[in-house]
Amino acid sequence: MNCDKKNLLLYAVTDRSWLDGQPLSRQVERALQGGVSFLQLREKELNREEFYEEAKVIQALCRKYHVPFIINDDVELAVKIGADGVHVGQNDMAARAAREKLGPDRIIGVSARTVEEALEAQRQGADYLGAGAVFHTGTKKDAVGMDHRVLREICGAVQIPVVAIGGVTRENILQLKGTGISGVAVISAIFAQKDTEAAARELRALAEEAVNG
Ligand code: TZP
Ligand code: MG
Repeated sequence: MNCDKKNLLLYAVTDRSWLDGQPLSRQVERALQGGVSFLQLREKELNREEFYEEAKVIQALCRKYHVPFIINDDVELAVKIGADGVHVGQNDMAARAAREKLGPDRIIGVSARTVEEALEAQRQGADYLGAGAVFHTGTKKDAVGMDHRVLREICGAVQIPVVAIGGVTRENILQLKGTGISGVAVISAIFAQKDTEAAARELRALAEEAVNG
């Protein structure tokens, strides 16, 4: 599995708390049908066993649509299930340790809020960076806002692709044009929408414009 830049265009992160009790797998499949190009399972309310069971289901769906499947935080689980990779925050396992456990071929994403964190993650073997919160988000309560100037600096400082996260919507996504990002990562702009597939389809077209336009 590679971490081709173009895979990162529309990066969906799951959060069942937006689904009003509907099965996550159904909404993930609709998001994939709408054009999501990368998927991270991030379910903060599930225990380890539940997370593992859900991961197997979502992994199968991602395989069906040829979309990389990434596990949030839990490197051991990513190894156990054979996920395409893992995403770690600054307070999770360091990229270097994750690389030792996952080997050279899996994808490692790291959250970075400063140029220093970005360069360090790259040095430690990260394949891509998540940077944010680039807009106000109601999804992650402790998210701190990131100036778009800092986002541009991070994109300019590293050779690996950068994905912008936090409060990205169809209304504001084009404000990210020119920052140097390779994609956007979203939760509520897909999973909190009535029509998940249509939301993903529209965001995908807008993301192409924000990244390449
Ligand atoms: N990390 C920084 S902001 C955020 C995460 C996981 C939440 C993104 O959710 P939304 O709904 O796309 O703002
Ligand atoms: Mg984390």
